[in-house]
Amino acid sequence: MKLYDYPGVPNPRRLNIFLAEKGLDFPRIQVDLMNGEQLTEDFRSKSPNCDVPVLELDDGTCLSQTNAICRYLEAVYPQPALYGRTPREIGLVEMWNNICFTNGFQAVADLFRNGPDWFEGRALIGPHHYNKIPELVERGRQRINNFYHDINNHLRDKDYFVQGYFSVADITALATIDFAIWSGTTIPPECKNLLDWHQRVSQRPSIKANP
Ligand SMILES: N[C@@H](CCC(=O)N[C@@H](CS)C(=O)NCC(=O)O)C(=O)O
Repeated sequence: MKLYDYPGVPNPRRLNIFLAEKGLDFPRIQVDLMNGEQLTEDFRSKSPNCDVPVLELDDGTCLSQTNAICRYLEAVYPQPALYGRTPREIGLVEMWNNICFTNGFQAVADLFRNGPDWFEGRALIGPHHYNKIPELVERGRQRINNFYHDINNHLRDKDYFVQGYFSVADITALATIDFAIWSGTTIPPECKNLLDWHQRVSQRPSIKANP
């Protein structure tokens, strides 16, 4: 297997943290996102949504979308389980993974990709070109602030998103929050549960190895 990757950006980072937690490693090919390699015909044949990460299997099958790749790897390498060990945990992990991606990650993407620092015409990832909507910057900021407070409430009396169990939901949340911080937001000082969780999770070797 081989991995189409790009260093330091949030979705490949999610996958690299997941791989480190599983103790897996694959040869990596860097895709030059800054020069549009993701939009070339050659790369599009591997990644229909023109994004990374992509995992190419030994039979040539290509999987894109971080969650799909992680689910595939969980099925092939079940231990340690990162999508839940019991039906209850599986449900809760899926639920929080979705909430973190939808309410957190997509809000940061709106803030970042509609702002002045991103390429005109690339406000959305994918094979089609969309112009920026500057109003989405402020809405993204509001959504991130709400996300910080909502998950701070959820993390009251919890060590991880699912109490007692580190999962892929924590990985998605960590990558989202670090992306939000990198995009110029700050975890509000009153969000003490979230700050504690962020510090705890950031100490994991898998995360230190994938800054
Ligand atoms: N839904 C995809 C999103 C992947 C994604 O956003 N990848 C970014 C890097 S973090 C990318 O490839 N961007 C290409 C671009 O900006 O055109 C997933 O979950 O993997």
